[in-house]
Amino acid sequence: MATAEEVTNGEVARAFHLMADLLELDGALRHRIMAYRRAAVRVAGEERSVAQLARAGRATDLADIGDALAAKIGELVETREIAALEKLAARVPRGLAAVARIGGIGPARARALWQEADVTDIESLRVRAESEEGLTAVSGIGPRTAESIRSQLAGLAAGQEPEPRVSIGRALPIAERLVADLGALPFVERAEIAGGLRRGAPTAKDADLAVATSRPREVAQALADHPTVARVLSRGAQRCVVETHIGLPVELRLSPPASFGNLLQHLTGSAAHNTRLRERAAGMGMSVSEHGITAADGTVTTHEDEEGVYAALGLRVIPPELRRDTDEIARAAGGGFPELVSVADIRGELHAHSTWSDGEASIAEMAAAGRTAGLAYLVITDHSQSLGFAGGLTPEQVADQWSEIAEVAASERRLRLLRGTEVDILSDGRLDFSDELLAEFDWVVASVHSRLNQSPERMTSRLARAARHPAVDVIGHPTGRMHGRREEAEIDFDELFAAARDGGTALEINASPMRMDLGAGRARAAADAGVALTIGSDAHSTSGFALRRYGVMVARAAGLIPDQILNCRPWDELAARRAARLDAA
Ligand code: DGT
Ligand code: ZN
Repeated sequence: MATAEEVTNGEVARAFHLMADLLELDGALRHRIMAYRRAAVRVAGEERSVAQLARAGRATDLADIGDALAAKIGELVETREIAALEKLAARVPRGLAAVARIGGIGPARARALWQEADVTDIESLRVRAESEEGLTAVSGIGPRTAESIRSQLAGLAAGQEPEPRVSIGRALPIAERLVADLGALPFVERAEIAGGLRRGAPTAKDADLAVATSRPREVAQALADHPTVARVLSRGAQRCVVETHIGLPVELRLSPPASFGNLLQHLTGSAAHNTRLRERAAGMGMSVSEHGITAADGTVTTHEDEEGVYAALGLRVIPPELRRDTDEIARAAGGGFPELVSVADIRGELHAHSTWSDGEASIAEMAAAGRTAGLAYLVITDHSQSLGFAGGLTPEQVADQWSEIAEVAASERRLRLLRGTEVDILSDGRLDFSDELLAEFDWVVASVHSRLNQSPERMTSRLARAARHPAVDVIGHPTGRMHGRREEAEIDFDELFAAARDGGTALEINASPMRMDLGAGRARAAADAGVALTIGSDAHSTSGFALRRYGVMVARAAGLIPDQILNCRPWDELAARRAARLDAA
């Protein structure tokens, strides 16, 4: 019999994941580690109670669970412990598993941190990182890794641990393909992406999909049979969880069309937004769930659309990107929201590369693709001379490139092709071309690509100096953040914003999904400080213009309207802005 305190599938999965982590830190063989990992994923996705299966002696019914693992589940269910795990944990500190999951650490460096610096968990890592010895005295940890670890720790609340995540650039296309294919089924009324992907979050733990249908089992079957899907983790009448070949879990939730709005609203989140919404509902004597809204007298109302859900709570519908529990519910109760920027508002591209530096397409090919993408203007911004590894251009090559741009421009009637550069910001804030040359470009993006591990003071003055340069129109990917690889540089943002505002220089929202830099919070703060923003696709190929949408998601999450984004304006306005700044200098 199940009791209230029965071990949950999540607890079993966590125990198995921990077992795998500790085995890895202990240097165990890979196949043993993987057996626990597979079992953990299987258990987490199971709809039935694994504990009850184990009590019935049927845990081995589950794929990936053999006799040895079934015995361990039985132990956990009966005694709340797994002897092998306790034995292992007596040797390897449990908290070290979370340390190993921090970007740039991994099992080998986690072991070194433990053996050389007595780090046993996130909190002792934090203490060590802030101590005088720091992290660089530990084998394999240089100043840059140390800095990255420190800033990742700064992003973790006390007690919080990091988990594996997939870039939106990889996850969203798969989710889109799935909703397109499921949405095309004859018995599916609606199929939508929900969760963090719908909110434009840069990374995802999973893809959440909501489908309206009266035939849920057939939809689940179609998902299970889909070519992107590697295996089914669980399947029921309202929910089907699968894992795709790239390792991204997909959680499909199913509802009748009448309550699709309730499901979509719930599954879009964020969790914090939902909690806030439920508090509001409680204050009105109602309760909200994915199945409907229950009034004080117990009657349940369902809603086909999200508009209905929010309206029932006296709110205007909230753009998904804003559902982060900042001030969106108060705003939805008041005047509502302006029309946020969309991809269609973007008139021109201010950041793109060609084969002259590290792009994959010629200027003519990029121009043709830009025209097809609906751009009115396109600035070619190849790298500058000191960026050898990215094929940076010398001043002589720039002159040659201008000839080619003039040639292609002459044959382009609908697209205005312009001469730009992504000039490197050198380590002291000087630029990689002379002031004279810089003044001759139509548009100048200035970016940092090297020496990203400078002190916050140096990095701030370096960026601020570039932002004050009269020939610089925009600072590219200002913080240097790359998801899963590099945290944002520690910059004094108030100082950078002041320099950009005073210099009449914009800050870029770089749309590359690996960057999405500035992020939403910083972009909002920049706009509030009176700084103009651009959305740069940073296209390195003809398909790269499509990345604009990720930049648009950031801008929407920042609550920005087209007026606040420079490349939503006609080119002549941008040219006039540049000319005025150069004249004043
Ligand atoms: P992720 O998966 O980390 O990229 O982020 P989400 O937001 O997609 O989170 P996920 O997949 O765990 O959950 C999907 C949605 O389900 C979430 O956006 C809102 C809803 N949800 C999850 N946990 C809670 C919760 O504790 N309370 C409420 N009210 N809703 C939740
Ligand atoms: Zn999710």
